[in-house]
Amino acid sequence: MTQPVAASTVRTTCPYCGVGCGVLASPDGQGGAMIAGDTDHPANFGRLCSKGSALGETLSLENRLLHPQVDNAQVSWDAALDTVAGKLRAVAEEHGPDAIAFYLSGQLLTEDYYVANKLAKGFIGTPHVDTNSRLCMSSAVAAHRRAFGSDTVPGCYEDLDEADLIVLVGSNTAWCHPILFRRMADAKARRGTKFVVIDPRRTQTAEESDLFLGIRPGTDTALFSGLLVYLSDNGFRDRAFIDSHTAGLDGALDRARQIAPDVAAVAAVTGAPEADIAAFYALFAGTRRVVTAFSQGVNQSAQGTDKGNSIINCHLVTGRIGETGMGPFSLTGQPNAMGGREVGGLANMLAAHMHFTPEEVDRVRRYWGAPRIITGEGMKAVALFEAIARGKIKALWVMGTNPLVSMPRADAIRESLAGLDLYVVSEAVADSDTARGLGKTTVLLPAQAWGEKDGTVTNSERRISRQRRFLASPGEARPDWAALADVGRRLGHGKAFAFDSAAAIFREHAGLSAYENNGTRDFDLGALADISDAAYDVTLPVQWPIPKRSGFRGAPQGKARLFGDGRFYTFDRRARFVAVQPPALALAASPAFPLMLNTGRVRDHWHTMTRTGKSQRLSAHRAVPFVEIHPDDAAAHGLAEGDIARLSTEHGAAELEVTVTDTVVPGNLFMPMHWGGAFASQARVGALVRGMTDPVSGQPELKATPAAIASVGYRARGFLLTRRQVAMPEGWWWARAAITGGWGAQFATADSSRAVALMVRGLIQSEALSGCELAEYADHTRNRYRCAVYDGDRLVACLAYAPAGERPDWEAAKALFAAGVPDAAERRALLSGRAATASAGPVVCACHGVGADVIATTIAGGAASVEAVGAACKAGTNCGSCIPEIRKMLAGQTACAA
Ligand SMILES: Nc1nc2c(c(=O)[nH]1)N[C@H]1C(S)=C(S)[C@@H](COP(=O)(O)OP(=O)(O)OC[C@H]3O[C@@H](n4cnc5c(=O)[nH]c(N)nc54)[C@H](O)[C@@H]3O)O[C@H]1N2
Ligand SMILES: Nc1nc2c(c(=O)[nH]1)N[C@H]1C(S)=C(S)[C@@H](COP(=O)(O)OP(=O)(O)OC[C@H]3O[C@@H](n4cnc5c(=O)[nH]c(N)nc54)[C@H](O)[C@@H]3O)O[C@H]1N2
Ligand code: SF4
Ligand SMILES: [Mo]
Repeated sequence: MTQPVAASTVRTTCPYCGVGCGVLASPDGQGGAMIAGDTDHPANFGRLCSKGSALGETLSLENRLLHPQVDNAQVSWDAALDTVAGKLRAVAEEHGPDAIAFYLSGQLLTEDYYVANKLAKGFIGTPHVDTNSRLCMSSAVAAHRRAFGSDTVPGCYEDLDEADLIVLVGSNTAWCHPILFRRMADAKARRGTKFVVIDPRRTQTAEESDLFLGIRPGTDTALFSGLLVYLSDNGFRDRAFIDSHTAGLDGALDRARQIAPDVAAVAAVTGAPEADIAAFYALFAGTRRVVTAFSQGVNQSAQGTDKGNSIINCHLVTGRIGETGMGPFSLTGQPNAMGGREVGGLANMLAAHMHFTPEEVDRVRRYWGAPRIITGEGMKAVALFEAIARGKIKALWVMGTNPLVSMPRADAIRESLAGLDLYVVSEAVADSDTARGLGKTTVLLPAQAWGEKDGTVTNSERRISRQRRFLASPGEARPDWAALADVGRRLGHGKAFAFDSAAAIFREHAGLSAYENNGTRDFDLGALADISDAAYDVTLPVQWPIPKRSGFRGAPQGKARLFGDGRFYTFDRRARFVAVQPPALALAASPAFPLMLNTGRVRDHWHTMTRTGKSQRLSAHRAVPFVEIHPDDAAAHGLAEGDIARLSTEHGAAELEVTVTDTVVPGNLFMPMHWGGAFASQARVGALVRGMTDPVSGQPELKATPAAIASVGYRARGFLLTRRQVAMPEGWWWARAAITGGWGAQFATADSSRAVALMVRGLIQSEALSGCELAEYADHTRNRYRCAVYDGDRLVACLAYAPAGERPDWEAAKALFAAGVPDAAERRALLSGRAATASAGPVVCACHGVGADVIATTIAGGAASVEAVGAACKAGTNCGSCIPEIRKMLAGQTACAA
């Protein structure tokens, strides 16, 4: 039974993480929409996390790219595509087709991805097509292929509901896959499922665990090698499964014994206590229904593929795969990481889970009618961008990703772009770091964004869902596939690129997956190969494989689990144990860079913030880019909470606010990956990280870069609230966040209060604020300044400036700014800096906008559980993403009281 919804409500899929939650979007007719969870969707059953719930706040057209541009001038689509096609042809003639590269994204729809891959590999004839998924889960792909002979995720989300033990390795699930984490928490409540978390940081996920192993970065293979030895030596081998369905145990076990002969050796390498390691091994050994879920702490590693195989080895030796409630589970990050793998978007794949054997190349050549199809692998992301610097790549088309923030050594990449003959960026926003014109010929192509485009995405459990259009297409934005197909036609391949709809592309893609397949390849959408336009609109979501023979019977039935029959996709249908290398991450930091920089995500922002940065709710949880440092290291470097620090590595630098916390271990630093040039003065993560690549997958190490940290002595700190975005002065440290009713920037500056007062007067005389009234408080001898700007009664801007040690708090001012028209007492409070009313403190619950101070007061007032806090102040009652933080506050305050 499907839930009845209003006629104007559209069922679609969340564009953020790989959980792939179903969303109901009800357009308001003015370019916005009401957003709710789809109770019929099997990924989320109606729930949405903070990011999904706030999707409605990200739909405005502010900063959107709405028209094609060539070299910063607006042009017609025809002119832009003529430039692209003409330059591609010229580059191919002069330097060969392999001087052309495509850098794609796990956020493209499958249909966009399919056309890009077909155009590049089949018709332009360049193998250099890679994607940001190289940075995301290519190590998991490589580990799957080594173990299973195919890139197959064996299990499904239901296994998390049905497991008795969930081991989370290098995954901050509570923040990065929140709805799956809620499913896990439900399982814990229902059947007592135990959580083990393995991470060098004590994350919110770790706070919720039964056992936390705080290992040294890069040492996971030692931990899981030790587990393999333990399972083998203590009678936990599944002999029947090993004998009938696997190969290579002896070699893998020999190597594991060398790396991790016993628990003491594992403790020495990982730094985790022996007793905890022993407890983990005993728990794993004694629990049949165990899922080991892993993400970037495993994948984004110089030895990520080995990390993945060391995990899979433990599932194979116990035969725990392919059945309910068990298996290794790669949590994919992006909404369509899986779709990219399906079409062959990675440089080491061809298409439809086929690679480069002569038979496979020939098969795809015939299916596409592509005589110039490439016959071997192309360069992977890191190598591809290095090749631009060496002049080997002359044309680059970037689509749906922001590499000048997210690629390692991004400053060097930025410089190298100047050497391109053609630089094309397909983007939804105009101000991404990557979209700001840099190459010789820069073409910007406006892409339809979420809500405007139509197509499919595949989530972590192989489930294909529809993203459906519910908004009008703004400006001249078009689907990415349409721009690609137009270029294909311009290059003379009219027949191959005659697509007129996303459905037509999907049919061809599904057809290829089934073409001469007969059960030899895992990826098979045969039952959908001749899906009608009408059915494409209604039948999905469905899990693959769905071969033709599985039949329709009303709706196509996919397959929840694979390998239950013990048959894998290697030539002998046996899974492989893999002998892994010992951990080799150079932990000995150099004198110049004595610390190790780890990077990752925060709860409420998505990647480079081009969308979540528009939401005030999502910007309240963490408003400035920060670096986490252990108290001992902070003391040694003369850093205190809230200071601005300069973080530097061999490759680049950033300036970040210091957060002193013992959730990171001594010697480690953590910075978020989110703040690009539009949101902060200098906080691009890619500028700092070194990105050594994994030898098998080519995935760069993004979790461990030697770094140095030093305090930056700014004279003053402050904030500026404005109705519209204003450019911040050169030389200031600043970070911008959406707030209710406008934009807020926190800043640090070397300028005096006098200079800032003068600057404010300049602003008042500018067009934006002309005719407004300025109210000021200045005490220049004590380096203090505050002002408020009124348009009639309405507060339109305010600024606070104080000596750096004081860091003016902005919560009270933000509340007045949101309300709009302050009364006399509130006006005075704005200038004095003393709050007229108690502020709510920094936001913890993004959905209901409940601050930490309110929650603390609620707890002090007797609320002793998450439920009681929710009943009293609503915090944690919607999406639940903040429940771990509330639980931590409860524990803290109870401890204080005791
Ligand atoms: N809120 C939010 N959610 C997201 C995203 C987002 O941008 N914001 N992005 C999505 C995407 S694309 C992805 S790929 C996923 C990523 O999801 P996660 O992988 O959960 O996120 P990260 O924070 O990148 O890294 C996870 C953890 O790996 C740990 N780690 C670092 N080094 C090691 C190590 O050597 N061993 C182990 N065991 N752990 C280590 C880090 O400390 C960190 O806590 O999130 C998805 N969901
Ligand atoms: N140091 C460090 N670096 C990392 C990571 C890390 O943990 N640490 N994580 C890595 C991982 S796992 C990932 S997935 C990447 C993510 O990094 P990116 O892919 O670079 O980040 P996004 O901000 O998601 O970039 C997507 C871009 O596509 C645009 N866009 C949105 N919709 C569309 C559309 O329909 N069409 C087109 N053409 N464009 C669109 C958005 O505006 C945005 O600019 O970062 C990687 N880099
Ligand atoms: S967990 Fe959150 S971000 Fe991920 S798909 Fe669901 S609603 Fe979207
Ligand atoms: Mo990712």
